Amino acid sequence: MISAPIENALNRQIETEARSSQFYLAMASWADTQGLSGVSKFLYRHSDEERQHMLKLIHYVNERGGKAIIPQLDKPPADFDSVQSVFKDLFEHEQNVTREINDVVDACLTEKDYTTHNFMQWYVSEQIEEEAMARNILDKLALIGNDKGGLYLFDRELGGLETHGEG
Ligand code: OFO
Repeated sequence: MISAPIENALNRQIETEARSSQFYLAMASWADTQGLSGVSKFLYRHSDEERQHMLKLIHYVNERGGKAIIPQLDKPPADFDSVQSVFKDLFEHEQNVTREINDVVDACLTEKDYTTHNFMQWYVSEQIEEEAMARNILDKLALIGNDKGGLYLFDRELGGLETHGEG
């Protein structure tokens, strides 16, 4: 059975994962309208994965005697300035997610909930992968700059790239 502080912390994390999924879905749909089919495919997949991260938490909370709350979400942006700004936003968003995951881990230690602490380790390693991936993509985009041919190849490559971490 999880304690109330842990239940609340996990419910906040459910909302964060739902927000990530919604945010990346907005990015994917925007990329779709810009002819960036590879980028869009990558982001649709990433959005699906965030939904899996959310579901994994929902199941855990309910299995451990808590009650998962399905959150209401703000409307994400409909437009983005550029592919660069999309991935800059994504990277910043993931860094915030990492901080939030660390807060849940902190709460587990305070509450001496080692079962949830163990469960959260999957999310801790997932964040390492996600931040590394976003940083990698930003580095590539910095190299490409305004080169249209480079962007074309980048789009193709991203369409075939694996995202990370299906729950
Ligand atoms: Fe759920 O890993 Fe990104 O946010």
